[in-house]
Amino acid sequence: MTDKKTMVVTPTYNEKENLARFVAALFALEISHLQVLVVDDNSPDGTGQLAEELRAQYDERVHVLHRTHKQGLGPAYLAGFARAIALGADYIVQMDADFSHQPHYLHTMLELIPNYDLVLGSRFMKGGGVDHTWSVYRKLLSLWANRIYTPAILRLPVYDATGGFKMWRRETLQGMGLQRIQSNGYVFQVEMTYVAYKLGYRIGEFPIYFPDRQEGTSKMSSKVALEAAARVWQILARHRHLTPADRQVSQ
Ligand SMILES: Nc1nc2c(ncn2[C@@H]2O[C@H](COP(=O)(O)OP(=O)(O)OP(=O)(O)O)[C@@H](O)[C@H]2O)c(=O)[nH]1
Ligand SMILES: [Mg+2]
Repeated sequence: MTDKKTMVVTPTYNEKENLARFVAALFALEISHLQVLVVDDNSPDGTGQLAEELRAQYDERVHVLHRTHKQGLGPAYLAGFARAIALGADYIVQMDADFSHQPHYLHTMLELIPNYDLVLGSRFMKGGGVDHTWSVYRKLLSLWANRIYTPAILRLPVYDATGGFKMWRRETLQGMGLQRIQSNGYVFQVEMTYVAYKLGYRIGEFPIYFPDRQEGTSKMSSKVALEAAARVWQILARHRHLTPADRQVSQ
């Protein structure tokens, strides 16, 4: 049992089909001091309204941050992290609402976090995997991008460079200096992990199985993948000189 407060930050854009079940699945884990922060970008399907209903249903355990328009995953997470810290969270989890990040892995993350500054769920390490329906081509492309291309350019020793299922210690996010982070989309995940690594934070990885989203359609395309690949160079240029001395000292 931990007395640490864990906050799951989940950005949503049109996740009405998933959100209620997602929140219920989190609380069914019976993790003590677990809370959820939904960051909704004014979803046209009414996800923000649903989040308010969940807040009423679960009292203090669900928080909602409403933003006026869709600004992408990166800015939504950054706003969510700031709010989670303000709400006093010790451990902050980055998690999609579409069930690709399976709730039960929170137990593993909580076991690992005392020994690390960031815990990362990895699809491409031994024991992990992606949805069995992925074509060989998509699997190979993803494996290449995450295990070969990105780590080679950045010299980043992780198994899943674009992985987005993470548990952060509050102190890590504070020391990162989040104003440094500028990317969106897949590259946002790379930039966060890279900055954490360059600043000398300890990254613990564990294998996850990553099924496709339960409801709704995927937005992954070759264009998105290519753009992400090009942007890795920007991240290198922006952060290659960082060292642990560049950690931000919080007031
Ligand atoms: N607040 C906010 N949330 C977003 C935005 N874009 C995506 N999300 C949410 O971020 C999470 C991950 O987005 P997804 O659309 O699942 O992206 P993905 O996992 O890369 O792609 P697929 O699941 O294959 O479609 C989901 O919970 C989305 O609802 C956005 O612009 N703003
Ligand atoms: Mg998804």
